This record gives sequence, structure tokens and C-alpha cells, in this order.
Amino acid sequence: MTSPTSLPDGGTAPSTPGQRLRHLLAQTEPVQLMGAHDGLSARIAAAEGFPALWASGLCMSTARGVRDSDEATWSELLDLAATMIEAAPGVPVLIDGDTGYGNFNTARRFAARAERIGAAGVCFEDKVFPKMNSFFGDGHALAPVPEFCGKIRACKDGQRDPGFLVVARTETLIAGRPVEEALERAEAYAEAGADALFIHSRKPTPVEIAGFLERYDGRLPVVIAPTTFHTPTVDEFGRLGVSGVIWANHSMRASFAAMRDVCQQIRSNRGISAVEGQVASLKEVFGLLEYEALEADEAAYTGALGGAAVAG
Ligand code: SPV
Ligand code: MG
Repeated sequence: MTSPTSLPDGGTAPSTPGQRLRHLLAQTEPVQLMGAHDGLSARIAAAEGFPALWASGLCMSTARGVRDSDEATWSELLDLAATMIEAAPGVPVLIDGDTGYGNFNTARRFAARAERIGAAGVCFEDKVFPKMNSFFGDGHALAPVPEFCGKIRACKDGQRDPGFLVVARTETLIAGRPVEEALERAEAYAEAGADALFIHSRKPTPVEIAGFLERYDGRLPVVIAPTTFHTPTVDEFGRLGVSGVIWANHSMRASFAAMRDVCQQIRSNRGISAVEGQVASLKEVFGLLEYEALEADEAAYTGALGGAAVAG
């Protein structure tokens, strides 16, 4: 039998994005998936060495200026996810598919499109549509287990690349329900064919996650998003039995704070002198986006002479 984290073809050289992510999840140290929300944040995370990305529903929604309550359509989010996949070639992207936008059929279509645009996998959560971000409010109704299992089965049946992952995320603890229920749900989702389990908690420490993992049979690799527990390191999560750590929203929140601060300073100073030292130089932006390579291509393909000056 193929284990959930081994390569479906039994080989050792991952070739598809899904196979690469499976391979990373099977390592002894947890894989770090950096949250991204557009081509630039994906490119920066890849350049900084993150081996995998999380296309965050919260952050893509925020980047579009809307709330993480299924206000953006799923095709809008997949368009953004596609920009990340293009911007970070070779880096597997796990797409946050929320609840799958309806029933088994919409989830299946979402997953199929995600696979076509080159995602490593999708993650669906066991809430009801429209969902609300897990950190806001208390209205987090859970979907019935058979219904959510049907979504997982439909997506698994519909995928083409056997390496593509369907990650089942349980919001049991977010909904204030007990660990026993999270364990039962985890078992049912594995039985339905899920390739990994995302267990979410919004406690200020990983106490709930640790309580879950102490009793979990380890049937699936487990990923977490430690947004509210700030202190533990990846290694500590690894010792708890975690295979993947998603830094879900830190790039978005960093850019939120930086954009707000620069706007405040420019407006109040009526000039840019105070902010110049705080912002990336255009040279750095052009470097990351490989403007010089384009210049070289122009010379190669059009015969034009390069040498444009780089300001900033
Ligand atoms: C997201 O990034 O959209 C997530 C993770 O679902 S969290 O917002 O931390 O719940
Ligand atoms: Mg989300």
C-alpha cells in the first residue's frame, strides 16, 4: 500500500507539485509553508527559501479588499493563486479552498481547477458555507461528517495526478467542541481519502493541538497554522508530531502594517524623506523580478541594445 506521504509511484524524485509537497511532509522536520496572497508575496517567500507556500484565503481576500467570509468568488481566489504558482516555480502551493464553496460538486470543480493551474493540493475545512475566518466571532457551525466526507471523496475521485493532495481541515476545536470529536472527524476524513489533516486551534498556546496529537494515531500527516500561539518553534511543533507548519498570514500582516505606516508618514510629513530609508529600493524590486534578464532577452530577441539605467 502507498503510504499517504510516500510518492504514489514509489519513486524518490518528486516531479509534480503534489509529489513535492508529499515528499516535504514526509521529512523528519516539519515543512514550513509560508502564507502568500499574490505573485509578489509568493516570490519573496520563495526567494527567502521557503520550500512550500500556503495560498491563504484570509490573505487573498484581504489583498482583494474583502472579508474572509467567502466574499471573493472562488475563481477570483484561484486567479490569485495562479499568480503565486507562476511566480514561484518549483515551490509547491497548497490552496486554501475554504469549505469548497457549496457541496461536493463545487468542491470537486474547485479542486480540479486548482490541479489544472498547477497547485500541489487543496485544503477544505469542515464548516458550512459561507464560512467566517476562524479568528473572528463565534459563529463556526460545523458541517455534518458524511457531507464533508462526500466532498473529500468527490475530489479524490476527480483528480488526475495521483500526487495531488486533498487536505482535510477540521474546525472542531475552533467551534468549541471537544478533542474526542476532532479525533472522530480525523478518522472519518482519513477513511474518505484525505491525504493530510489540518487541525486548527485559536487558543493562545498549542495546548489543544498537543492534546489532540497525544491521542491521534498518526494515520495522516498533520499540519497546523500557529497564528495565536507565538512562542513555539518549528522544532517544538515537530516534537509534538506536526508534519507541516503554515505561517498563514504574517506576510499579509507585515505589508498591512508597512503600507499603513508609510501612508501615515507621507500624509503627515507632506513628503517622502522620512520613509525613503524604510521602503525597498526600486533596485531591489527590479532585482527580485529579474528586470535584467528581460533586458538580456530583449537584446537576444530583438537585437536592441541594453543599458537602461536603474533609478532608486
Ligand atoms: C487562512 O490563511 O485563510 C486560513 C488560516 O484559513 S487562518 O486564517 O489562520 O484560519
Ligand atoms: Mg482560510
